Amino acid sequence: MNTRYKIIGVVIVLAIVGVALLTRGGDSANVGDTENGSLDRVVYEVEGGTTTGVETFGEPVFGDLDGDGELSDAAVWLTYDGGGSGTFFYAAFALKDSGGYVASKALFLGDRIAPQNIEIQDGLAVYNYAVREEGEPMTAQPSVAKSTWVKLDFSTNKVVEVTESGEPENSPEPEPKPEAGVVMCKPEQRNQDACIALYKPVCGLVNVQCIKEPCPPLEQTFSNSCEACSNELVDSYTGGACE
Ligand SMILES: [Ca+2]
Repeated sequence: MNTRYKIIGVVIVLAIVGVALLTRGGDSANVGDTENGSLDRVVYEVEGGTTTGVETFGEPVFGDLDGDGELSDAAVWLTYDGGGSGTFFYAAFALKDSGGYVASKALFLGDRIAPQNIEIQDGLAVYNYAVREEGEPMTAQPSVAKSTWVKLDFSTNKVVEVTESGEPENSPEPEPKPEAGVVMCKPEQRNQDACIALYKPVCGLVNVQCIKEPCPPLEQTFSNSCEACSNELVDSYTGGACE
C-alpha cells in the first residue's frame, strides 16, 4: 500500500502549495499595494496631451493638494524627452479620490533644470530646483536656486503657478487697469456751453503749472466727462471717481 500513501502525500503537498499560492495572491491585493500600484499606473500628460516620452522623476511627495483633508495626494516631477536635445521638466499632481489616483495636467518648469525637492504646505506645492544663469549655455551646470509655488486649478484640473501667498502668478496688476481706461478729451468737448447735470464721475488728470520737473498731473474727480473736459487743464480722464 506504499503507492497509496505516496499519492495521498503528493495530494497533501499540492494542497499546501496551492493554499500558499492563493494566500500570496490575496496579500498582493491588499489595500496598500493597490494604492501604490495605481499611483505607479497614473498616466501623466504634458502640453498637447502628449503622454509618450513622459516619465516621473524621483520620488513623489505626499500631502493634501485637492483640499479634501486627505494627505494622500502626490506631487511629482515629470520629464519629457521629445527626442531632441532637451529634457523638459514639469510639475504635476496625482490626486487621490475614492476611485484611485487621477493625474492633473502638468506645468512646464524648464529645460534641463536640476530638481532638488518638493514641499507641500497649505495646499500649495513648492518645487525647488536649480536653473542656469541668464545667458548661460545649456551645457552649463544649473547653479541658480529657484522655487516655483504651484497649486491645483480646480476648474481646469491643471497645476498652475501661484505666488507664495497662493495668488495666481499671472493675475493682472491692479495699477495698469486705470491706464487702460484713459480717455482723451475730444475737441468738441472743449467748448461746451453747459454740461448736463449727469452724475457719472470721472477722474480727470489736471495739468499743473510746472515749476520744477517732474510735474505729474493732479487727479481730480469731476461729476462727468463733460465737466472734466470743459476744464482746459484736463487732457484726459479715467472712468469712475479718483481713488
Ligand atoms: Ca487630498
